Amino acid sequence: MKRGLPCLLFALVVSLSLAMLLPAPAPAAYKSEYKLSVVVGPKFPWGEGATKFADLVRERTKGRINIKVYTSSSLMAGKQTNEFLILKQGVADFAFASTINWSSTINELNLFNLPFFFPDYQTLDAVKEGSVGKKIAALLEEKGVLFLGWGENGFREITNSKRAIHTPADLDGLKIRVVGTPAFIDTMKALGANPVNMNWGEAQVAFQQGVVDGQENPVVGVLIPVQIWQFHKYITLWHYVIDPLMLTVNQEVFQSFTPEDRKIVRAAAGEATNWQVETVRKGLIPPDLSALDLLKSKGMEITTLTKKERQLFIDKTRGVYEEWKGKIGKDLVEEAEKIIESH
Ligand code: X2X
Repeated sequence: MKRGLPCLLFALVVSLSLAMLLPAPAPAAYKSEYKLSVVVGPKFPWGEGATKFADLVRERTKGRINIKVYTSSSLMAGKQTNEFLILKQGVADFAFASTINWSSTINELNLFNLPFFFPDYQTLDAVKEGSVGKKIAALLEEKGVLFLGWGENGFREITNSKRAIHTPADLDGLKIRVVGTPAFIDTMKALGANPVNMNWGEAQVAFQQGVVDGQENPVVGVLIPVQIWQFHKYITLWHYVIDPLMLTVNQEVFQSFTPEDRKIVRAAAGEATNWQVETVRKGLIPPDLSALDLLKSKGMEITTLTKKERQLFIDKTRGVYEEWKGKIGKDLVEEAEKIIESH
């Protein structure tokens, strides 16, 4: 008994010294793979942005955070409007998501679905980077999801296989595929079109088979990657909606990272989203209109609306705008309206 205590002390000193010599253990809570959800395929700028983020994080954390990108809505069996829920529930750890797809779960994101709301990139950037953007990030955080950076899908333009669209009357009766988000159905109905809601995976098949006459999606973000000219001859540049993308992470997952790794994740998110926004706007801003030239070279007929023609669409959708303003929350919409007016 008398020799017990010194022995115990000796053992303690030896094991403490050994522990100090060993390298710091890998954080115990880290997973071998983190899943990042994306709705579209890997060849879209949206998917490329996600891959860039994953690569930067893997490289800079020396493989401690190994993010795998799951494209084509594969983590939610195609149902794109479920994406927020799968992230919150931990089926996905990260998501690079369109505001459209999350707007049926997070009502305030319908702000970005308001028809003819953002006249240009400057106003969108001002809303995203200003007080409204910060409120949206805080809202996500309250719901268990951390916002890491704004990307972009782009201004959504309408294409179809039947005729050039100059006025709302040209849309009359056209079957237009939209995401299963109520605001889009309301807008299309107000314009006299026949909206059909469909997940993105089915939509691509529907274009091929001519099940729908048209659709709305951004030029560089989606239309060029899917080679829309194979199915639709007509495009109208009406800039009616622009959907930003949000790079996000499940809050608990983020908290499980060391402070050093959290810093790396945030910095990589900033770099990857900046790169992605730049990429998706390329070829759409004068003097570089190479993206539109590509559509022309593939035989598409491009319609650019005059101010007067565009106003007809704005007038027709004013009721939808007012109704959704109430649903979203007057205060938030008015805050964004003020930012837009002052730019
Ligand atoms: O489904 C669409 O149209 C897409 C790919 O643009 C979105 O996910 C919002």
